[in-house]
Amino acid sequence: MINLIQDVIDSDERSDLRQFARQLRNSETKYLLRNDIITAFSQYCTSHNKPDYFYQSSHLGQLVYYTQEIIKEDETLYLIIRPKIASQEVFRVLEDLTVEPVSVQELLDLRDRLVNRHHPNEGDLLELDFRPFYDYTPTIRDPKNIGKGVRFLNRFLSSKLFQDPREWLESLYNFLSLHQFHGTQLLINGRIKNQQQLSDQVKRALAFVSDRPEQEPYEEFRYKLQEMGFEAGWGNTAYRVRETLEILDELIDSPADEGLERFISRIPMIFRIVLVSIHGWFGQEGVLGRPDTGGQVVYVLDQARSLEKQLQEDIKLAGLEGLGVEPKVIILSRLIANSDGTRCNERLEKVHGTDNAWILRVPFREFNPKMTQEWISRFEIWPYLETYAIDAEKELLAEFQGQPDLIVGNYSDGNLVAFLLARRLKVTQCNVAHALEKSKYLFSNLYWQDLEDKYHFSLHFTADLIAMNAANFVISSTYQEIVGTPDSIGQYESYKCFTMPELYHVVDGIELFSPKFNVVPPGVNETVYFPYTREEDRIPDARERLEELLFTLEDPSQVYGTLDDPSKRPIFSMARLDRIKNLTGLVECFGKSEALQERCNLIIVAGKLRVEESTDNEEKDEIVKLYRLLEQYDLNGKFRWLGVRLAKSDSGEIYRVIADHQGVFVQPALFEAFGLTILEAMISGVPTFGTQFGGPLEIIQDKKNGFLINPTQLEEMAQKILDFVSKCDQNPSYWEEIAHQGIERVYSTYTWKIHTTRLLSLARIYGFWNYNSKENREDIMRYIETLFHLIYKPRAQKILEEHAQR
Ligand code: UDP
Ligand code: LCN
Repeated sequence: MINLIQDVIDSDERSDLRQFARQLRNSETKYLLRNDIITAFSQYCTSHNKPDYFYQSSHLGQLVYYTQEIIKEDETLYLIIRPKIASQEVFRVLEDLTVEPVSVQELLDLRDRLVNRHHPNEGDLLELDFRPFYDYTPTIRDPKNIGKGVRFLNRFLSSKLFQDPREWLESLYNFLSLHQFHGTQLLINGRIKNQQQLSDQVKRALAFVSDRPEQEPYEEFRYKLQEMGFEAGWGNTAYRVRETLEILDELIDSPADEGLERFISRIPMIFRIVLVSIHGWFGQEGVLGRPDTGGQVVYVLDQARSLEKQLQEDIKLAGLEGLGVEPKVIILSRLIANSDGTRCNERLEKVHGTDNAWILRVPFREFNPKMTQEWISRFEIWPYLETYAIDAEKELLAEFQGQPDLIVGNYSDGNLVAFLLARRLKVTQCNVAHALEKSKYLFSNLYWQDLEDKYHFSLHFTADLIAMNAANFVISSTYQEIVGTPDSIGQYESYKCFTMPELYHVVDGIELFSPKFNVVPPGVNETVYFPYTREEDRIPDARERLEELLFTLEDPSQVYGTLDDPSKRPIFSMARLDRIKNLTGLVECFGKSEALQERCNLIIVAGKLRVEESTDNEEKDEIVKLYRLLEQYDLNGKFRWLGVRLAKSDSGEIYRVIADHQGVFVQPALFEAFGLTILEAMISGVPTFGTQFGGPLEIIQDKKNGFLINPTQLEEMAQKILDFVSKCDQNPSYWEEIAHQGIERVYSTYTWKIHTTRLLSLARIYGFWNYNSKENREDIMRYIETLFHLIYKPRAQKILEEHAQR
């Protein structure tokens, strides 16, 4: 990047740089973000009559394009440049246009100075640096392969392991000897005593099964195999056993990484899984739309169901059914004694539609019962988590009657508990972030002290650093969750380097090129959400009831507003009433556009209708704002607001009713980590407009199977919806075309079957490599423990003391 700056300086654009720098120096703002920089440059180009090409493709235009932030200090400009995905370079441009590189430490000090939190004479601040721990591990080179970690890891470690055939065979033999279910030996038994015997016996067993009818059940020849040293787990028929043994035979004779991946994916090594999801209201009915309770609950419940089903299939295919092997999935959540009509006060609840998947709710220890018997905001639950993990461990061991095989954490709190559990139980830890708060709140780290009372980011971000570095592997829903897009930084990327003034400096918080990252998007529950055209699966009563609720029901306790003309095309949205969901932005967009109001009604399902009924700060603010907008734009007769909690089946049918009316779905969030509602709307056949900030950018292929909108540009957003509506009016099959493409998109790419097959395969492969690889993670784990004890715990203790006073 220094070359690009040099190119500017060496060319006749030097004077432009000088003048543009002067313009920036003269402006009030000390800290310019990308949008500000682009706006300032565009103003510069206009006021200096620059031709179009200059804005885009001059050296200076390029430099501006790559510049994420500019910080001004006296006459010096600091440029924070992101020359490519997942990399950052910082330069200082002095008044005389001298350019000097700036180290990460200098940058963090500068940021502290910017907020007057730098004390040059107080000694150095604690620096957190995870870099040295990743020096020993393989890293991906090309950013486009970030998120495809397992393939890379497997190739890298296999090539190392295969170099020494003896060592390879020994590892394989030891690994195969490990597997048991409740004390019953699987795969190989004591008759195979070493690797040489393994190699010989595989050939004998192969010859034996090859002579048997393909469909002969395993049970019929089980004892013969046992005599040769093979226990259950190879397959349920002669054909399947033969296939698995063939892969093994090939691996012994001429090992290759694809073969190893295929083989390990078949090994029955996962039967008991814990999914940790603590905050909010974790339940199956009547909880969605409450504070802190949204897509994560939906995701975890669907994942639990799907994991059980997949494990059952795997167990059957492996020939373990006859041994009574049954998978068990436990969702570990929080028990809330005052459960406000939900089932969150029940210790154990079966997950609907499963044989052996459960919600296990463990209470926080009592401390101050006025706090711990109630729902606690996700921003305040930090002090309760360590003791929670200790209690949960006991309950899990009792429920499983043994150890789990995999622990998956969800969100920052769940991931921290997953780390504590996995560390104690020595089990593979997988993290799912759902949404990392750091990128949701602008400057949340820089101004953490001002925000601490409300948000406690000092704990939140420390917990994130701990959990993401401790995890054996991370699954993300999109690529951009890890490293963003060419012009915006990723959620994980935002943890790479940041300051928490007067607390610590993170000089390297996470290795983004680590193979631990894998993109595995979620799916959608296909029994609840399905295309509106599947008439045979729809329930007429529910349809009629929801028609009424959406368009005509007058019930002030749950609906606000009436429609003058309910036959107009509905614009529909459904979300929690969080600031970031920006439903108020959608109302404003609708309010500003008379043309849209003429053609459509706006209907939203969101939170509560009255401030007094809400306990959540952001929800309260949004309610107030909504009423203000309704008045300001006089939306009477054109707008309805449903403050209802839908039953699960209704939440599927409601999208289909919108599709019956040839409506559209709009998701206007200022940032959306993934966006399950987008999948729900699309699979139902409702043409969908999704925010371009976050996951929807990867889900929706603009103008093909939906539309991307910029929710900060209200007029442009209204125009996009209007263009679509006009096009549909002229050509009614256009609506159907987009609806159909949306349905296809979800079925081809976002299903739980794809998700769980991948997740289980990852869990097995990372499990195998953790067992086998000589890489020692103890050093990083000790570092992480130190952070937990010396930074996290004392801060958590302070919140606890504060809660004791409430
Ligand atoms: N949801 C709901 N009722 C509401 C709001 C949301 O049933 O009032 C459901 C919605 O159908 C989706 C989930 O909650 O399944 C929200 O997930 P998403 O990923 O879109 O957003 P999140 O709330 O997790 O940020
Ligand atoms: C949290 C969010 O904010 C959403 O964007 C996701 O869809 C949801 O979790 C499920 O991962």
